[in-house]
Amino acid sequence: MTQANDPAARVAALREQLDDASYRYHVLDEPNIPDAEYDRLLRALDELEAAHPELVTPDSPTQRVGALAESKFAEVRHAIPMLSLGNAFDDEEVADFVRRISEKLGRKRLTFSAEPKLDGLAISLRYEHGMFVQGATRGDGATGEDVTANLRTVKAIPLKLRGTGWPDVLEVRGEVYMPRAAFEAYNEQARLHGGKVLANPRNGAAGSLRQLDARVTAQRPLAFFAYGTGAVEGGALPDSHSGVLKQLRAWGFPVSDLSQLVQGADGLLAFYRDIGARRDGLAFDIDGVVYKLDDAEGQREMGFVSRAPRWAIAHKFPAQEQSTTLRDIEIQIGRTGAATPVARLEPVQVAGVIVTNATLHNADQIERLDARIGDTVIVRRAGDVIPEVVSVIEAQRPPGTQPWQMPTHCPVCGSDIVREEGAAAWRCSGELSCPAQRKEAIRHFVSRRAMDVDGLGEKFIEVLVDAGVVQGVADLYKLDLDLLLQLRLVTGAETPEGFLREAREHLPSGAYAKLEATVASVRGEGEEAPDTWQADLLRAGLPAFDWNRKKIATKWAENLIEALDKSRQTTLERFLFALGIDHVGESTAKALAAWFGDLQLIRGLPWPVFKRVPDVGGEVARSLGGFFAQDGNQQAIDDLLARGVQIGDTHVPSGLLREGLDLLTLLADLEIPKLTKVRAETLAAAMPNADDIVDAELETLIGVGLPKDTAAALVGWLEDDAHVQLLRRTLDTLATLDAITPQQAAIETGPLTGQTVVLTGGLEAMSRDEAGAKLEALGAKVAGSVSKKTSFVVAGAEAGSKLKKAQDLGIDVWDEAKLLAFLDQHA
Ligand code: 5U1
Repeated sequence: MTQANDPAARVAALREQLDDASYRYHVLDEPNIPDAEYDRLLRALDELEAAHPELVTPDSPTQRVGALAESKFAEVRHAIPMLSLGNAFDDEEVADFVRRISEKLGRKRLTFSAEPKLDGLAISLRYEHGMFVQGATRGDGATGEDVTANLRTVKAIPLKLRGTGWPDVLEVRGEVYMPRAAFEAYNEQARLHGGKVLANPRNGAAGSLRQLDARVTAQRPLAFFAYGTGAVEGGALPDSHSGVLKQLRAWGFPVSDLSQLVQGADGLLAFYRDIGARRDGLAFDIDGVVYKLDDAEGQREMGFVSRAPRWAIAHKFPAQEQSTTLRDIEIQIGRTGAATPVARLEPVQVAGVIVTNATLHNADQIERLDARIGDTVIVRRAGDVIPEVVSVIEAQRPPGTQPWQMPTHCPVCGSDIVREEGAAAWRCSGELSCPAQRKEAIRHFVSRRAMDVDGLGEKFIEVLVDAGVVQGVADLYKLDLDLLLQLRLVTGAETPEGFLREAREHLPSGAYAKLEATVASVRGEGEEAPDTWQADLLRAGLPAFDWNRKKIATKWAENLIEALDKSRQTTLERFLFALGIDHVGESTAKALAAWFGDLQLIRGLPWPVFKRVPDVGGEVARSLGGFFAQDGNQQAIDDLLARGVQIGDTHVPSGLLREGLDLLTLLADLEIPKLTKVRAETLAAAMPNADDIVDAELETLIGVGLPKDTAAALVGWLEDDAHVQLLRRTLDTLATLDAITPQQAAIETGPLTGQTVVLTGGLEAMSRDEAGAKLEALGAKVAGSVSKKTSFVVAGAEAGSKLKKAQDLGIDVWDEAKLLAFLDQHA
């Protein structure tokens, strides 16, 4: 029998392929097949097993879906207790730890395994004859809870061991955790849909494992790192901790690649500082590092004290959560009018930084937390994420507090604050009449990754908007040198006049009169102010007046005019990003530019057409359509173009765009109620032009094969004139695109298509961003970290860990000269 008609052989082959893919993904961090292919194989296996239930085994990858547990978890007594760790909080305590071991073992040279200490949930996994049979939480160390069904859903935990030579019984210990990005994504969805928000990744991991319904756990993004073993029977393990970790990895367990062997206290402290410096950039939360004497012999000799080993210790980092008082809740108005509540806090140090403000995300979140002014709250600052208020200590609530309510009016412009139906965000309805929104829009427009206007800072944007000189982004290109200088001078202390204005606020009237007289006497006399005047200033707590200020201000204004002028020459991608359209970040702007290639085309498109661009969904498409549908926005674009903004890289749309665009897809993209893709197909086949559809009677639609409810929904939808217009405009796009010659856009091929490049260190000839953009233009994908998937690394001056990792992995490294030569060759 061939494999194709032998279900058992096919099942075995699929499982091997899936297990291998999973091992490469979770353990080696070098995926060999795309996620979609993994899902396809898993579905194929699932179907085969459904047809042949006798072939289902507990270790099959299909058995990770989760099942309903009893009403509570059974107790598990750990064969060998799960130990806890003593803590060291400073260098001295680390030195003491090393000294104690050195003295007891009578050894000067000590090798330690130094590892990150993950902030998750400790668990023990039991394998019998290579099969996962039981998983338990730590509990009190002696007895935990049986969470086997939940752990089976964690894809990083092998259901059966790889390789050979495992002991008959092997207990593996480690930490289940929730990666930061997954935690953020989970919470974002929860906030959007009014679900329960997780306070931090640790609670997320712990809460997920304690679900009685393992199908819920299966939906949670959990991961796992092994860091040790418990019971071992019928076999032996290597006689060093590092050897054990290596062996566990070979048997299919993810082990942190941050772990290292180091010598003595100096080695431990260097590791601590290195990991501490990288902490914010890690993919997961850690609360410290763990040091373990590496040799098993030494470990045995050191033994235990109470429930902690004498041969290991945790060296803690400053906590990422602290409690403080919520002084106030203020509303910040963002670029698109979103009213975000911000917590003003009693200053508190969190993970080494003084935090005074933290986000409260949105009004729903405040309601969920029931956060009130005066409350003691827990603030969390982890990774690069902005600090947030994660919980309230209700027990410490002072008397007389009131539940918080979203203000009814914008604190900046007084317009109503409104809530879109079904959305979590409240918005100031003032749009660009609201100075806060205008300022944010301008700040975004001039930012480095948008129009890149150097020298226009937040403060001066305030001045420009408050003075009424700049109403919208296009007004920036009306500014001239005199106006800029004047504004700068009257708002700062760069002239004697400005200086006097400032002084008037600070000095008693007598002193001010004297100062005014002095200023009058020195005006026009030269560079230096008289000593007496400088002394008056210092006494008044003002900086000495510098007659060079005017010169400096003039230079600044000249530079700003030059920067504005330079920014007029831009790219479509930057321009689209700079417009500040809701949900349109850099990568969407880039994709839009690559697919459509032309601003005039883009600004006239109805929203469903934007959905043709990969990764652009309904929400983003509607946002784009909504933006271009507003006259004010179209006017702003016209003004920008009229004031000399030029988009240099216009090209015809990608051939792929026209290829994927037909009546059927456009009809389906319109999101007409009940009109699924299959039904759209029926409709498109019967009525190939918009007029037929618009004029069709209910009976006609039913006659062409639409189900009655779909036909009725379509007729209802078409009763709205706006929908009819949208349908017509959407279908007209086909003709518009046909009129433009399609071509394969740059995104499709290039000399570096399919290659992943990492840039590290400083380059001389250009910034890393510029180099990245040039490589991307040649088809490369530019990544932030080095892995086996990296094609080559460009290393500039003082390249650090990325270069080292590339060298360790044997990845090709280019210096700047090689990069420049390559770019030159492909210019
Ligand atoms: N990385 C790591 N975390 N952690 C926690 N290793 C490690 N080891 C532990 C614990 C509680 O205990 C063993 C030293 C017994």
